[in-house]
Amino acid sequence: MPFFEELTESIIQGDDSKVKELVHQAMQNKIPVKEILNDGLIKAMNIVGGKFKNGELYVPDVLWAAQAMKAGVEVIRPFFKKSEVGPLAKVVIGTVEGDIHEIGKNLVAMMVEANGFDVVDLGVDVPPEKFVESVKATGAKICMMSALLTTTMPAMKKTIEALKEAGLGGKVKTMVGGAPLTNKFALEIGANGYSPDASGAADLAKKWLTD
Ligand code: B1M
Repeated sequence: MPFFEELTESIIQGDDSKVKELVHQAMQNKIPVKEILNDGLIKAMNIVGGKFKNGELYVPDVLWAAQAMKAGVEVIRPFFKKSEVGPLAKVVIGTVEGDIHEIGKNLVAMMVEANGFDVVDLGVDVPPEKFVESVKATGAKICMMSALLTTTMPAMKKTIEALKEAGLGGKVKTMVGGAPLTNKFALEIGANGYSPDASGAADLAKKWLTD
């Protein structure tokens, strides 16, 4: 079976050890890590999403698949080396309240960290007041929010408003992202920025520091 097909199949099966083995193998065969991530792991999760939508897979299957993908990401994580210049600024990141999807958020955190930022990851299902508390406590220059559900997108607006109410509006820039979002939505809720993917999020964060 060709490599990417086998990797996809192993993710669908939720076979952590096979996924790890295949990713190690791909690296030995000098397949670039970005290719393993984008054309392998992320593509496989999108296929899982399609099957879930069609009713071919159920929540527990998706959970196993997510675990298997995480296992693959852990293998390539060290290869997204930390920048030599060190910490550019603090960044607070989390998946918003009501939402427990973490893979995309983790990838964004990994890329941003690899680009020299000091990342404070608040995890998933993060209420607005926790974002506010953390931005205050760390003096973060950027607050990043992820949402994968249309029903949790309004929590981003609530968080941005809470930051403004706490007097942090001019001090911290807000960035939002996640599959159901658009740039238009980001503008509507008053976010400072939006990125469709993890590397774009890191690029935008770096651009903000030099603006
Ligand atoms: Co859920 N789920 N899920 N799920 N799940 C989706 C999102 C869904 C699209 C599936 C579908 O119907 N096709 C659908 C949402 C529909 C909608 O609202 N639009 C859905 C649903 C309905 C649900 C439940 C309600 C199901 C249920 O219980 N009946 C439930 C909700 C739970 C909750 O959050 N309260 C649920 C649960 C779960 C699991 C727990 C089983 C599991 C998550 C496990 C985990 O994360 N540990 C899960 C998964 C895995 C998915 C799919 C299959 C994959 C998501 C993923 O990890 N993608 C997903 C279908 C899909 O996306 N095709 C689906 C891979 C990841 C790399 O992509 O997260 O998009 P993504 O991140 C990208 C970009 O979006 C961007 O960068 C990343 C990489 O470049 N990005 C940012 C993300 N955050 C960013 C922030 C930024 C910038 C860019 O700046 C700050």
